[in-house]
Amino acid sequence: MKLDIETVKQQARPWLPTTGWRKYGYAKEAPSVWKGEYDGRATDIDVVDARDLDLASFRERYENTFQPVVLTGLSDDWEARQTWEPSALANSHLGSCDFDVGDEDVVKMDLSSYLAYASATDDDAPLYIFDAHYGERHPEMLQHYSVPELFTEDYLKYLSSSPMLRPDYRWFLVGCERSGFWIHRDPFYTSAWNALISGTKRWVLFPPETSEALLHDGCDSSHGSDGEAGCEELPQEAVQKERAASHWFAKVYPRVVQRREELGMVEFIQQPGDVVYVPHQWWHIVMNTSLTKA
Ligand SMILES: O=C(O)CCC(=O)C(=O)O
Repeated sequence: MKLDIETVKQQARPWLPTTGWRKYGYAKEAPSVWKGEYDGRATDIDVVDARDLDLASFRERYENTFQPVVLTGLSDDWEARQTWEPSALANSHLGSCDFDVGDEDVVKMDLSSYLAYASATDDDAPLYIFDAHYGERHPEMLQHYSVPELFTEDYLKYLSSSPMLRPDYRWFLVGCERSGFWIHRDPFYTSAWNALISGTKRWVLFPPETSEALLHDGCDSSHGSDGEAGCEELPQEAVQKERAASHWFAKVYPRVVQRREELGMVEFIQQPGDVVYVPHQWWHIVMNTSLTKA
């Protein structure tokens, strides 16, 4: 049964009244507030053409030293670069298929309805298609890209003979401007790669040793921030329940960015075709700054 958008939203965030979705007016902020100062190529992170990087060099320079990197040239010949374009997706058989949206509870929405919502929404923290089971439901999508050789070593696959044991490990993501999730580390000490097919994503990463408390409110008490100007409580509902990237960029980013160098913060905009490698235990937050497919 196809649900209307208000019902989907209600199911996705039952605690949020209809008016609460636009409470902070983020959609009215100047685009620069969301896109940040880096609107071009990355400056804080290596950007490497993967065609010039063999597996041994990747391991030596990034995997073994736990350094994040942006890799280019890996997805140029993927079918997804054409077939996952918004109009192509909406017009394909996938347009009428349901994908997972929502935060804690799994709520589904058909792709065409999501794309229509995405093009018009002024929600502060829009819904985000974040689907871990597309490969089982739509195996043809797995043919639209290939796992780069640099990432073929995957220890989780040894659990695959028992599907109940293997945690989620691949996701199809479609998100509009301001969608994204709160700062986190990936589970089970996994490292991750994220291939952007279209649109742009804003990334901020912090090294594993960074204080979790600081990253969650920007006011690490160990740095004597109690009573520090600008360190008032963050809106609890937004932070604790929605856990949306837009709240982090609005409320926490302005605080932590002042300590960018001391913290070893890495910030950049991921461009279409870029593959980001996130070594295990690195904190990261990603917000879509336009309609993205990944
Ligand atoms: O929204 C994204 O593109 C990144 C999601 C993410 O951080 C994750 O899956 O761990």
